[in-house]
Amino acid sequence: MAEKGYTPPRVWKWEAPSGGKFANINRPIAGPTHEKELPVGKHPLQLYSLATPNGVKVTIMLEELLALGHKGAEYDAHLIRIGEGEQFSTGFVAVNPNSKIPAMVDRSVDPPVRIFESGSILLYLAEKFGAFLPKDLHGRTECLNWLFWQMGSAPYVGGGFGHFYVYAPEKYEYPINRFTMETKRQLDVLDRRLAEVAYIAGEEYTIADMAIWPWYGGLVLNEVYGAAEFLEAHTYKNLLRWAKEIAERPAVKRGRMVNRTWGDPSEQLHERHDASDFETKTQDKLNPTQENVE
Ligand SMILES: N[C@@H](CCC(=O)N[C@@H](CS)C(=O)NCC(=O)O)C(=O)O
Repeated sequence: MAEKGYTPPRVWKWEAPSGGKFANINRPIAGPTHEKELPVGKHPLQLYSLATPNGVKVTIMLEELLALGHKGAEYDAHLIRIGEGEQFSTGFVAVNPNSKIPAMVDRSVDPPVRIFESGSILLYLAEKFGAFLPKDLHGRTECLNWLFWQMGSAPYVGGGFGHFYVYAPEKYEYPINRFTMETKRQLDVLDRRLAEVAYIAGEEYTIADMAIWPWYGGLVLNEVYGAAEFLEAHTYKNLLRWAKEIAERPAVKRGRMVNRTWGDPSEQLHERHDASDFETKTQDKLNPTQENVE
């Protein structure tokens, strides 16, 4: 944050990185930094991602679709290491001009379709397979209400709260207060909603749950930012009930492992090209001597 008395210049200039995690990949311009094509696997759906909360939304959806028996949802998940700037390759920018994971290509249609923004990917898959999106007017609209709520709200959690609570070079009181207030307000919105219904959009598990769980379930289960105590997560009882129930779904357990490069090696599946990879290609199997490393 600015020191006391800081006056912004008339025109902002891009100078040295400001410090803090991810400072090296932040730029005020878009577009590619280097030439490189994306790999293409054998399945209809090609996912380019990393297991951050935004990435996990999509791998959960794909695993849920496969669990329902939708064979057309078979996918290759290619790892994009955002800390190393792989989202700025020419290949990635052609799929997502916004250079953010997750990004997907559906090669089962001619010409192939690109899909970016996690909410757009969830909606695309829900419509393509006719699953996890209610068909009646009221149910569908409520599901989309919450899907879009997530897309608009989570940046205050990720770019606001998480950035200043964890990643900024120093702890600054003003932005931490500002974004903690908003994050707690959002947690309360969800907690009140989940006092009334089993799942976010009603009595059915939908893409709204898949979009919201990785961020807000992650916060109250202490898996995102290690901030559960700070945020008094235990007070959001209905949200915790829902978060724990979803965490137990087998497809959610699998989806969380895909493109994950940190944590327990047995839960890291860097790339997923076949359903059997969960049994044979996690890091503990590929690299038995490796410790927990990024
Ligand atoms: N609104 C986007 C957000 C995606 C996003 O912020 N992705 C982050 C990782 S969680 C990213 O790729 N960051 C790389 C960068 O900013 O260069 C979505 O939901 O898909």
